Amino acid sequence: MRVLFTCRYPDAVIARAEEHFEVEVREDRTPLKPGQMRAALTLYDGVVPTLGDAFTAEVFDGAEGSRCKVLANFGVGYNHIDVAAARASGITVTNTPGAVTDATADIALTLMLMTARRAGEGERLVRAGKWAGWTPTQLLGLHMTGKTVGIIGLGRIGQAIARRCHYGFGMKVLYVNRSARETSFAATRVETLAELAQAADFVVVAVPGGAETHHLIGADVFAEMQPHAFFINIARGNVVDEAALILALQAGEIAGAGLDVYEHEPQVPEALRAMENVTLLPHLGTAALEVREQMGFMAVDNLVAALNGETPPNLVN
Ligand code: 8YV
Repeated sequence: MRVLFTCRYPDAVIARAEEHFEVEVREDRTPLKPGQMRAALTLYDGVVPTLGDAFTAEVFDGAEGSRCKVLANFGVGYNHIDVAAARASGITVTNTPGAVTDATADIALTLMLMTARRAGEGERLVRAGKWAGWTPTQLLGLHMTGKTVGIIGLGRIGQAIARRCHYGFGMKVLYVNRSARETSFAATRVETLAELAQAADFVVVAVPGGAETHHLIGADVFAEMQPHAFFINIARGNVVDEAALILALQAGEIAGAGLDVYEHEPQVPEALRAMENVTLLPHLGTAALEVREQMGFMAVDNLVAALNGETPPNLVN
């Protein structure tokens, strides 16, 4: 069986895949183009795509009966794959939940602290050789302990963020979610985004990307937030109306933002890059070797099951 990895992964992942398949690794990390995706569906039994490889409905057009039987996505988010169109072509789609949870939650907390405590700004000051020495009123930020976090989406990652906020920082946890979640600590479900935005010192987005959540957060939500509150996104860029976020920041409607994801990655608007009160990370959510290895091993397990005619452990369609 032949399998394509659409970009380079940690060696241990490729070695694991080579125990089962003839493996081809694409060295170019630009996302696959539609023609390359169509070719991959005819040349390989399985493909491991990732962020940016846009398997749209057009790519699957005419793909019924093609050699490829599984797209084993690397990553929990699969909004770049038209899952219904894949299914209609007889192609299974899988993802890598669980493996990403803690690392992504850690990046949310990193962004919360960096933004509220002005760590990026302070680091830039030191690196520029402009730090004139400690004063009691220099770079004062917002104390995070005991504040209120409002989490939009209390799935695995949202819950991991909530746990860190509750146990690590004694924070009050509010959330918006389609259904109520059982948690082992106090977490209050609120009905609307507006209610959450009004009450939170930190609004954190942790919903999956995709058509259902496109621009879920826009000017109306920012308008409800308190002027001292921070907005954090570790989910997908297009869950947020980025232009509205920029306007809210420029107008001082909110105090700052911490972002790991962007609407048009890897483009980050100059307006955001110019603001001191915004922390900008390059989609670091799962960027730790052991995490990327675990994600890769999950993708390989999914490939092996799917290509042996079994139900893969992390089926999404
Ligand atoms: C991945 C992520 O590393 O798992 C996800 O969905 O957002 C990441 O942290 C990246 O998107 C590859 O899928």
